[in-house]
Amino acid sequence: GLDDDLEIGVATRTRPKTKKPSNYKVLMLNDDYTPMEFVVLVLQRFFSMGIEDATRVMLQVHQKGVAVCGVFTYEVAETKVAQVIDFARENQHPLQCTLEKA
Ligand code: TYC
Repeated sequence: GLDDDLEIGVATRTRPKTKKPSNYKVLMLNDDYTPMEFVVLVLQRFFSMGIEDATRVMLQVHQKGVAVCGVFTYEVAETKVAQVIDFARENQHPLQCTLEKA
């Protein structure tokens, strides 16, 4: 109104709306060509797994087609996916992984 310059905003939101970042699963995919030991190495190198967990996850992918490597924020998950695919390509393996909202 005519008194716009005199209006005083009243802060009513005492708890500002914030959003927790969504989590994303990184999924490793099976193929017929990538050596099992290379997949174990990838899981150790990029997902900080010990040899036992890495071997278990690799075998799950081999037997079921897919397994979860870990759950991360979107930015970390997309970085992991890119690192795995780049490393596989550098070593001439067709290994693929992807991300999916948790
Ligand atoms: N299926 C592959 C083989 O028999 C092994 C493999 C496991 C490949 C897991 C990819 O994500 C994978 N050599």
